[in-house]
Amino acid sequence: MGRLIVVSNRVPLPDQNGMAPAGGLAVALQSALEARGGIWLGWSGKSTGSEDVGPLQSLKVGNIEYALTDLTDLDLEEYYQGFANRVLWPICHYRLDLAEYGRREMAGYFRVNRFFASRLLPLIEPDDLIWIHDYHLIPLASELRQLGVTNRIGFFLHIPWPAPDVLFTMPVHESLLRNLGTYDVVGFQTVHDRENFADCIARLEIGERLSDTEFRIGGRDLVAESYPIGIETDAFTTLAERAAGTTLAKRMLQSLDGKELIIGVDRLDYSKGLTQRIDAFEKFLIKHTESQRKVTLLQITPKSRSEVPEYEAMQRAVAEQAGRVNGALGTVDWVPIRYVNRSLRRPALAGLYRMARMALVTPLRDGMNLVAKEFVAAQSEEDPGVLLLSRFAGAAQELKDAVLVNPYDVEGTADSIARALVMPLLERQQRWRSMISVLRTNDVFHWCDSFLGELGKTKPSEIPRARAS
Ligand code: ADQ
Repeated sequence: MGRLIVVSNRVPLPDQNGMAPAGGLAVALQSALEARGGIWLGWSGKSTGSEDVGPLQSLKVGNIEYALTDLTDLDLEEYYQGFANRVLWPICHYRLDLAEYGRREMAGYFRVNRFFASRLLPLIEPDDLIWIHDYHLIPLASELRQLGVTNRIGFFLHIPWPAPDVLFTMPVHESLLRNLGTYDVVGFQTVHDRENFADCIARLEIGERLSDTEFRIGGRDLVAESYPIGIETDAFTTLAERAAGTTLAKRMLQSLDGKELIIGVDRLDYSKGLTQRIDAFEKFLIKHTESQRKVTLLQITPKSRSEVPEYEAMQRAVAEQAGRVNGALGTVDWVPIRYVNRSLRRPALAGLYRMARMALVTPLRDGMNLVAKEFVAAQSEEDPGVLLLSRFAGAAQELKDAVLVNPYDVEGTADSIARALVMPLLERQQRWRSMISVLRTNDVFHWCDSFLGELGKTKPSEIPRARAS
């Protein structure tokens, strides 16, 4: 068995005791890397300003070598903030209005991918499997092929793949699709994403579909399949059970003072539907006055990507909106929405999920959404809370027994909140049992094994292919 090389924009480094940082993805990939031995390469999180980037920084922990590279300010401006986060992210989340395409950013994106390829090249051995993650690095396989790499290379996209009419608004769409064609396995979160990919290939006539999951693009065969990412289900359940008696749990119970807790946990991002969610909660309170003073929405939202102007504006908008609802409906002893811009440690998060009567997971578009899965894993069998889940989250394709909502339909979502609050115990238990059994089977280790299993079955490339772009 060859080694495994993982490449992602950011690398989750282990703590001083060699433990993987919190989060299922890091744990699963680190356990796969530990088992096979391997390398995890990515950006260090640091910029050299306008200075040239120095050699790779390397850290060996057990069987895993972490290889980190700095980037320059210009690289970050063009590749990361520019093309990845202001073109690919909005387009893949169907926000054409927010996409700001520029040739300079696009050129920077391809340049940094070429740079990553040059850093990786000296580390690759003949039998290594290479697994590249996410939208920052789509052209990396093509750049590696160009340098003569014939190893098996897989790619997993964590965010949605859009429908052709959406993707085709981006000037370099054909080049990106051809770049995907230089991988051996391309993994999507859902069958829906895979079908969007297939439709793009068919519409552009740049490849053939050989079967549901096999394609031929630019004379090369590849597998494109859905591998829905999971969480560490059992470990998360244990965390939630243990959290019950902690100080934080006691303080939270005390501050709720008998009110029901509804929880929302999202990175601050326009894809997460926070504005529509707060609108729906407000409509619910106005229509169901009997619920006023009986429920509290705790919205936990750490800031992200503050350097991108849309995110900065959204931070203000959401805080103002929550403040307006609290001002209009709150009383001296009841705050309808508690809005917290913080990251919590996982045990605290797990405990809050377990305490909540309901979770509102209502993104306008989401590759998967792990919060939905964590909430279900944290519930007790005797008295499980209800998951309200957007139909436009990848997770909705697996968690069919959640209460599915259309987040654009604010009144419909408000009605679903009302129904969920009075859902009988028996129905809550039936829905929960069906969801937890899916999550126990498809956990993050299953996801990792399925992807690597498929990649391991493919044949290494025989000859390096021409650059796809
Ligand atoms: P994200 O868009 O970041 O991930 P998500 O899947 O919900 O979205 O993962 C967020 C993670 O961050 C969860 O594990 C959650 O617990 C944690 N988190 C969020 N808020 C937190 C807080 N306040 N404190 C502590 N932890 C918090 C991208 C895609 C998703 C896809 C994942 C994985 O956008 O669609 O599910 O990658 O593939």
